[in-house]
This record gives sequence, C-alpha cells and structure tokens, in this order.
Amino acid sequence: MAHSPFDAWISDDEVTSLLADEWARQTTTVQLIASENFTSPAVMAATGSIMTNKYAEGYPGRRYYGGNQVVDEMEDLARRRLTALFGADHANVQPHSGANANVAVYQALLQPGDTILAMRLDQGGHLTHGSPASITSKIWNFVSYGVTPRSDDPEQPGEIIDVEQLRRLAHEHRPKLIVAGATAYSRLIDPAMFREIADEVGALLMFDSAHPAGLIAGGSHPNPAPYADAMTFTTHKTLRGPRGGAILCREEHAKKIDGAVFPGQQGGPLEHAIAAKAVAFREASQPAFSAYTDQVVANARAFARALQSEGFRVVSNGTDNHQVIVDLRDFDAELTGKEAQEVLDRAGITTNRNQIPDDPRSPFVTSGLRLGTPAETTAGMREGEFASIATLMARALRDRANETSVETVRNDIAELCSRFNPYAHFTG
Ligand code: DSN
Repeated sequence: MAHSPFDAWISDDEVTSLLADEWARQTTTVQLIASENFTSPAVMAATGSIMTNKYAEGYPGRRYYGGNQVVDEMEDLARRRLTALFGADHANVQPHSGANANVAVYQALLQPGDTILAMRLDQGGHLTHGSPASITSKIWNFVSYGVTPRSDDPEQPGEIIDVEQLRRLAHEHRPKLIVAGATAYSRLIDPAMFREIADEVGALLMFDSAHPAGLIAGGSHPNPAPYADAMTFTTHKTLRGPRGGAILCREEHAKKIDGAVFPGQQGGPLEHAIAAKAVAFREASQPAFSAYTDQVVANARAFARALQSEGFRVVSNGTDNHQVIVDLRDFDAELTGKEAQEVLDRAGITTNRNQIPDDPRSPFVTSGLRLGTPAETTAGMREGEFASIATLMARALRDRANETSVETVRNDIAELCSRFNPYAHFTG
C-alpha cells in the first residue's frame, strides 16, 4: 500500500495501517471540500518536526519557559513572512484554528454584550459569526445580514451580499464591530465597501478571510489588509499550509490581540505548526502560487458551468472564487444534501452538504452541496477534468439507487485520480 516516507518511523501497526488507508483515500478519490487542500511535502515535514517538543507560552523574547532561542527565531520568521505576504502591520501566528482567531479578535476589541454585525450562518456566514450554537452568540450581541433573494435573471444574479440591508442594519444598530467574510459564499467580498460602511457608523472592521486567504495572497481576490482593523484566517484552506489559524492587524490593536490569544484564550503555541506555517507563507509568496490561485478560480468557473449543464442550479449563478454552491432541488426535488454527500462518498467524490440561502431543510440535512477546487487544482486538474467530474457527479446522483452504476463512477474517478496524484513522487 502506498504511504508517506515518514510512516516508516512509526512502529505501530494499527496507526500505520490507518495512515495508509487515509493516504489511499486522499489519492484515489476526488477531494472537493472547499476548505481542504494538499500541502507540500515541506509543509508536512515541518508539521512532523522536532518543534513539536517545545513549550513556548508567550511570544518571541517574552516566553515563560527557557530554551526558546530557536523557537523565537522560527516564530519571528513566520510573523515576518506573513506581514510581508499581505502587507499588514502585525501578525499573530499562534491561533490553533480560524474559530480561535475570530474569538480572540472579539475578545481583544470588544466588551461582553457589545454588538457585532456579521453574516448569518444559513446565508453563508460562519458559526463564530454569531450562530446560536456558538459560544460567540452567548457573549456578544449579534445582528445578522444576509444575501439578496434568488434571481434566475443571468444579468442580475441574486444571492449576493445585500449591501442595502448591511448598511441599514449598521445605521440602525451601530455595531462596535462589523465582520466581513463567509464560509459558503462564491462571490468576491469587497473590503473597501465594508470599510466605507464601518466608517459611516464608527465601527471596527474584521475581515474573516479563512476561505480566500490563499486567493488574496495569490492576487486572485482583493486584499482586505489595507481596510480591516483585523484580518483572521485559517492557514490550511486556499493558503495550502498546515491546519491552524492566524491574525493580522493594525499596530494599534497588536498588544490587545496578542494578549487575547495568549494568555486570554490559548496555552502553549504549536511551534511545529508555526514552522509549517512559515514554510507555507514562503510558498504562497512565489509567482507559481499566483498561477495556482488563478487556476483555482478558472477551474471553479468551469465546474459551475458544467454543473449547470447537468441540470444543477448554482447559487448566485456562478462563482468568482474557489467555491461552487449547488442547490440540488432543481436537479431532484427529493435529493437532500445529506443523501447527495453520502452517495458521492460511495462514488469516490468527497464533498460536504451545506445549507443554501433560505434553505427549508435543517443544517444537518440541507438542500445543497458546497464544492471547491483548491485541492484538485493542486493535484494538477484543470477545466476539462472539472467538467468530467460534474458529469460523473450527475451520473452517480441520477443512478443512486443502482449500486453498480455508482461503482462504475467510482472506478472512473479512481482512473482520473491515478493521473492527478498530488503525492505521486512518494508513491512511485
Ligand atoms: N471548516 C470551515 C469550512 O469548512 O469552511 C468551517 O468552519
């Protein structure tokens, strides 16, 4: 069984067997989860490096443990690379996740009970944008904006951020903070427009760029850094780094934000992840990365068009980024997001179900799928391969009652993946 060269160091049969299984799953099935990617071997090696041994509570030059001379240099390197990549004043590379990064900014800039204006979960926002299921909604007072109604007029696509509603809610509720950014939204988000509205009401602006961070670094999405008081993100999505989070902010907020991450919220930073973040930030600064992010967007556009030709309705009638949000109801009114995700899993196509704007079904069932092109673009797929995947998805979902048919799609997908293996150099 193909496996990573690092696994040779693990003399634990149960663990190595599971690692080999996951290696096979990732390289023989198609990965279409918009928030996932294939990291470089260098990022994986740094994640599995000696830095995992070190406790380093605090920040470079101000640690609560000895022996941090090298760790300090590594964390400084990651911070320098990150501020240079986005043109920001200050970086904090310690958040363990995007959710932690968001909560740290709220904690740093607000008092409990303050009002935050953010995008509602079922309109494309994130749990930490004030979902009732998130701790954020118990500490701060959220007001939610959403997207415009569905429109079938290709000249006037609906389901885009409702700027009129955003402005009206901002003036009515005078939030202390406005959050821009989404988790299931396929259009560009204009940071200048958000800054303008924030300035009209004297609000701070946080841009949650977890999804487009890589596109921003590559120049395929406008950069919020010059506009936002703080910019949060995960490092493992379009940015193609290790799992983790980061925050960029203006100098005036740096001390408070650092204090909110540690000691406010987290303990010891994961210095092995920070080493891998440094590797990823350098990779993202190379010209090849811009070519990659442009291809991610071109592939998503081609994928959206191909899905439409197969009878799927694409939310907002297209995409400007790495995501395609599919409303399954026009394809098959009975087909839920949950069932589609399960059928596609059997067909070797990994997706996640997602609510579409104003979804009548629950977040657990949903009427939609969220698809993304970052991972398979890393593997080398282009527009033609994404068009083929759209056809195979439609075939599997149409014939879902016929297991032989689903199996045939799985074989076709395995053949496609054998030509686009991101780790081919490991598996020979
Ligand atoms: N994990 C994020 C995503 O998939 O977009 C949401 O938290």
